[in-house]
Amino acid sequence: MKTFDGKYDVSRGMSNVTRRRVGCRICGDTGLKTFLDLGSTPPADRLVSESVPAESEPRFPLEVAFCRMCRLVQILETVPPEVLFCEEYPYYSSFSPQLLDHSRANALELIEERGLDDKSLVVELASNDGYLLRNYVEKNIPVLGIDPAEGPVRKAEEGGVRTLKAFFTLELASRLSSEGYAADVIHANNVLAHVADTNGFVEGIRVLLKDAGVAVIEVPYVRELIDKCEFDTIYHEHLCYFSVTTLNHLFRKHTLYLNKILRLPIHGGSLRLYVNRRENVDGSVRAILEEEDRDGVTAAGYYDDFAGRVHRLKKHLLNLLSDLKGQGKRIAAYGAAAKGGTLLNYTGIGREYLDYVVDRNVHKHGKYMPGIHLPVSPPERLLTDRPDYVLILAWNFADEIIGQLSDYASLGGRFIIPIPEPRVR
Ligand code: DWN
Repeated sequence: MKTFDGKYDVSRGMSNVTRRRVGCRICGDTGLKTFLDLGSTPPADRLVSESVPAESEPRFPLEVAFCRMCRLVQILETVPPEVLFCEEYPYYSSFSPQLLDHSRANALELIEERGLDDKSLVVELASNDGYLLRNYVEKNIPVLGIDPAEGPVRKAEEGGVRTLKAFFTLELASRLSSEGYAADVIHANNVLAHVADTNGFVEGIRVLLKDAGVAVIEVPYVRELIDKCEFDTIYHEHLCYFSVTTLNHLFRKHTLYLNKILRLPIHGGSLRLYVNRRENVDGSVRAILEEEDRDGVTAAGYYDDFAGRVHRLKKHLLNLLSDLKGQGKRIAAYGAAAKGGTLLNYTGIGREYLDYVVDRNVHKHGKYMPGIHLPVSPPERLLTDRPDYVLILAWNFADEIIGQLSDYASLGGRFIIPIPEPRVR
């Protein structure tokens, strides 16, 4: 079934083949219903140098649709992964202390529960800078990280985490399996939504997983996105936005079973999925499936008013910032996050409102956020420059960030948190 009508977007000699889907990414059905259009935006994690004129940056449509058959929420444009997860990919998991704690707790729990030892194998798909696998290495449990981004992979290797610089695919899974690799645990955190070949990726998990193994997969939960208006978590890296209903269908399609689920607060509200080759579904899965059915999460109508709510949030935030600027206030931002790229480029909030953005990730310093070209500085700048307000773009870590900025707050600094409703703290 033809599901692509490939088109070419050539920007200043860089040919970025983008493909606009006409069929669902999981089931291929062509009855996709668009419910949100965020316009054409630059890749959210593609920080630029000052010399790159904004008009020369590649921009791609960001339209979100619902599949009437498998209920998958998805974006219609597929930007080539090598454009998104390029050698300059700036996201390093280890710059988020809360994420490190979250991941460590998960690893230690699995080591205990599953009696992992030096005969076991733990594989992580999208292992980034070794932020999670390092917890297994410390316990002498064999690991294999798989990630395509050059910088984070180098960091992982430096930290003693054996990593394959590659995109995880069914082909790679088959090759590893033929070489004798079989995983007791497969981690796949914040990656299932990122892959263009969703079916191949899931099939690859089944191929690489031992019969009694478990795949522990974390994904943002589409219900949190809609209920809390987290529209800025929509960007080209995130191709899919999952409900449990869709996930259950997806895994069963590949003879895997979603047996247990935890709802987590991380990243604005995520799901931790426990998936096995053998069926043993527990109450946590049945409860969420029933809840989604009862509350209409699996029906198109659930998404009908979302665009209106996003537009109202945009106006509320612009009015808030305009009022503060009208009072002569100076405003900076915190978190050169991918979600910040969507928020600022969709709302048009740029240098007329914000002076700069700060971030702990040293790989982002000296660069500029895509599209709106805000310079990225170390957080210390807030203490020397003392803006009146800080707009927290990484709102999913707001408490942690505000806790770190107590000195800035003690000098009278205040915070603006944009999601789920713009408010001053
Ligand atoms: O899916 C993805 C999510 C999980 O992470 C990736 N595609 C990209 C990334 O998205 P993001 O950049 O929106 O995620 P974060 O983790 O919310 O970004 C936080 C940003 O804030 C990072 O650049 C690190 C920075 N940060 C900081 O400067 N100080 C974060 C914390 C917690 C801090 O204390």
